[in-house]
Amino acid sequence: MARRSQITAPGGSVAAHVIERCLALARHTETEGTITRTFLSEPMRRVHADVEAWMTAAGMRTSIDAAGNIRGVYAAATAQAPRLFIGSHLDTVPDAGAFDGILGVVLAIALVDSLGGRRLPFAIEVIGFSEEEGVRFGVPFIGSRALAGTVDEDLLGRVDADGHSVADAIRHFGLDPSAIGDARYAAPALGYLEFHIEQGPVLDHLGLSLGIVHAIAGQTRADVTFTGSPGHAGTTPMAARADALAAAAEWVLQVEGEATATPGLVATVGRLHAMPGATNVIAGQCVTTLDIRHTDETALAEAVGRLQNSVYQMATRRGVEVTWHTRLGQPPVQMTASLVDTLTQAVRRCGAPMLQMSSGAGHDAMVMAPHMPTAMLFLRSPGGISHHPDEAVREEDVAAALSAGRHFLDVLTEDPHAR
Ligand code: HGY
Ligand code: MN
Ligand code: MN
Repeated sequence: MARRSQITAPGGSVAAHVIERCLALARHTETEGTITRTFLSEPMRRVHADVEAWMTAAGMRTSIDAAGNIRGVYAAATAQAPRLFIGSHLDTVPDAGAFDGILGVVLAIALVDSLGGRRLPFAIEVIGFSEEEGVRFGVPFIGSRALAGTVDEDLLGRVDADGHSVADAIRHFGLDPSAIGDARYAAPALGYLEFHIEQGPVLDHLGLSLGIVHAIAGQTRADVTFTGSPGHAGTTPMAARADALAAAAEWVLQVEGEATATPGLVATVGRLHAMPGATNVIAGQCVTTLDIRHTDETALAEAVGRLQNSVYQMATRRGVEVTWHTRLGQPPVQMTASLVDTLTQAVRRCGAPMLQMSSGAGHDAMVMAPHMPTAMLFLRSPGGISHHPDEAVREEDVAAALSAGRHFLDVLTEDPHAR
C-alpha cells in the first residue's frame, strides 16, 4: 500500500510505476509540506510538463486547451475513427492526498503505453482536467465542462477570493478564454471512462480491489451567510444580542441533524468564517458553506428545502439575517448501462470479484454522462481515507485496474459498434 512517503523502488511493476508518477506529481504544490493545487496555479505548469512527457512517450499527440486541460490523443488504426475519452482531474483540495483524480490520468497513460503502438479501431484521448474540486472559484468541474462544451459566461465571470475571474486565471496561465468553445469534444465519441479511487470505506471493508460505479450522488453546494450585530463581548446583555456566530453554530447542528435523520443523505458545513473574529467582539457576520448529497434527486431537493425553512426560522428567532446563495445544483447521474456492461465484462475477464456501487463523491464522469456513454471504475481506498495526506492506493489494485482497462479495450475492440 503506497502512501505519500513510501515511494516503491524504481524499476518495479507498471502498477508501481503508476504510483511513483502520482507521488512525483504530488510534489508540484502551492504550499510546501502539503499537496495543494488549485485551478491553473503555477504548479500546474510543472504537472503539465511531466504529463506531456509521459503522454508523448506513450505515443500520444499532446495539447493544452483553453480551459487548461492537458490532452493526449492516441491515434486509431484508421482516420475518422470514433474516440474513447479516458480522463480525470489534476487539481486537488487543500492538503490533499496524491491519488484523487491524478491516479485516473496517470493510469490512463500507462494503459495506452501498454498497447506498445498497437492501433485499435478507435482513437483514445487521455485528458487531465484542470479543475474538478471547485476550490478556487467555489464551482467545480471547469475542466470537464469545457470538454462537454457547457462553459458559459457566468462560469468565466466567477471570481475567486482575490477578485480574479476564471477568464483572468485562464489568461494569466497564457491561454485564451475566448477559445474555450474549441475545447469541446469533436470526434464521434465512443464514450468516457474514468478510473478513480473510491474515496470511501466500502471496497476496503469488503476486501475488494475494484468497484463498478452505477450512479453518482447529486450534490448541492451553497454559501449561507449570517449577518447580526457586532458588539462588545463584555457589555452587551445576552438578551440583546444578534450573534452571527451563535446562529451559524445552530445552523451547523441543523445540517448535521438533517443528514443524520435522513437515510442516504450526507451534509457538511466545511467552512465557517466569523467576522471580525476577535475574542472580545460578538460576531457581526459569519460566512458558511453547505455541501449536501444524495443519490436520489427528490430526497436531495426535499432535504435542501427543509434546511432552508429551518435556517430562516432560526435566523428570525435570533434577530439575524441569513442569505442563501446556491453555487451548484448537480442532480444525481446514472452511468450508461451499455458502457457499464462493457466494463463489467472487462472486470469479469480479469477475474476480479464484481461489485456495483454508487459514488458519494462527485466526479467529472457526471459532467460527461449527458454527452456520451460514461462509466467509472473505482479502486479501493485503504481505510476509506481521501481528501487527506494519508490517502493511499494499493499496488495490486492498480495492477487489477490496468488489467481491467486492457480487457475493456479488448471488449470494445470486439464490439462492432466501436467503429
Ligand atoms: O467533492 C467531491 O465530491 C469530489 O472529491 N470533488
Ligand atoms: Mn476530490
Ligand atoms: Mn476526484
